[in-house]
Amino acid sequence: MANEYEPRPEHKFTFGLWTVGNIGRDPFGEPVRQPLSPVELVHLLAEVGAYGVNFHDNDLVPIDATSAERDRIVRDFKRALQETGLVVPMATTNLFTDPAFKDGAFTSNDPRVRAYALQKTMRSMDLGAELGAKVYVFWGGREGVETDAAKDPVEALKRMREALNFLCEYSIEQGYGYKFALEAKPNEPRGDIYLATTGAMLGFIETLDHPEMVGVNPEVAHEHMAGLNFLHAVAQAWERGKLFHIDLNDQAFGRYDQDFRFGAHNLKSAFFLVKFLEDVGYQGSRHFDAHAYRTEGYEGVKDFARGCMRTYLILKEKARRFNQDQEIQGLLAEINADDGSMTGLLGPYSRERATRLKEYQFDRGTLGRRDLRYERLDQLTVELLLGVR
Ligand code: GLT
Ligand code: MN
Ligand code: MN
Repeated sequence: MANEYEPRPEHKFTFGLWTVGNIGRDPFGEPVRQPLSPVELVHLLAEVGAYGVNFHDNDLVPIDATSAERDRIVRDFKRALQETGLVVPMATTNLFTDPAFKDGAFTSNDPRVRAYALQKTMRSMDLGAELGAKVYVFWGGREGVETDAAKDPVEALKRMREALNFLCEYSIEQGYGYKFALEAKPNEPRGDIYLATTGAMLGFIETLDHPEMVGVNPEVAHEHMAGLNFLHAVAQAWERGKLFHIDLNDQAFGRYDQDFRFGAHNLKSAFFLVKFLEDVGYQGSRHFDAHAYRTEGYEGVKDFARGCMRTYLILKEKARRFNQDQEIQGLLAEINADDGSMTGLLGPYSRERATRLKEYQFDRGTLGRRDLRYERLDQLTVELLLGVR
């Protein structure tokens, strides 16, 4: 049993260099951990049993590195990957740290900033491709405003579309085979960020020149910051074949951007999420986009990383039990029972079906009197999660 909760490569657990590499700076306090090099972070991730490592261009190569420095860093990083067996499934661009991006990147009002953002992204895509990344994430952390006096929101969408269309063509022309995954967040670091939710991203994707190349990278914390049900966002993306990547972490509703260890706060929603990913057979990375509490040293960072994966695997086992629990499954069968009486009335539209349906006499009283037993079902779920079932 114990072994069952050990991470293995087939679980596809990945972390960003910026996650285990987070040094604990926050708006009120200085760093609490010494920075580790990318090579050291790869070894740390290997030690805890991760499968892969993802990065922003500047997590790996500093923004002001010379090309000789870049080559040395990439060489050392590749060697660390070889030594550890870790892979790089995803890469992304840092379009938010440098002051040049204080008013956004692709949506900046300054055409020079928009052009620089495209240049930086193309170079970063080259770097990601060189290290084997097949998913390219776009998180527009500063694509927004503090005041709507500053930017035209329609213009911002057009700029965003133009940038993504440009970069899709670049990926195609270079033969990189990237799938783009757009990551929404409602606010922080901007007062408001455009395309604030996964649902908004899904709508926007359909307006691009290559919608087939573009999907989403939903993050638990970001939908929770918006007060939304994360599972529902993930399900909508999945149902349209758009779940290209996922950022797992945790977050209390209504708080600042917490990026807690997966399952640290909303265990029940984490359970239904894991159950969904496992039930539908999601094949992508389980990427943890979170960081250790500011109270921790690097032993605590390892506890954090191990905790993310272990909680995922425990919840996966709970999901298996849920699917095999006779009482739970019995209730679900009852809830979903179909006596066939609506066959011929439900289904795709036809004039005949519509006519029949309009004439049908429903017994509203019977419909309303039906007991659904969701209380029992939920309590059984809670007991299973609490380990008494
Ligand atoms: C940043 C952000 C994350 C994004 C990362 C990718 S960087 O840490 O908070 O949600 O996924 O750019
Ligand atoms: Mn994220
Ligand atoms: Mn986040």
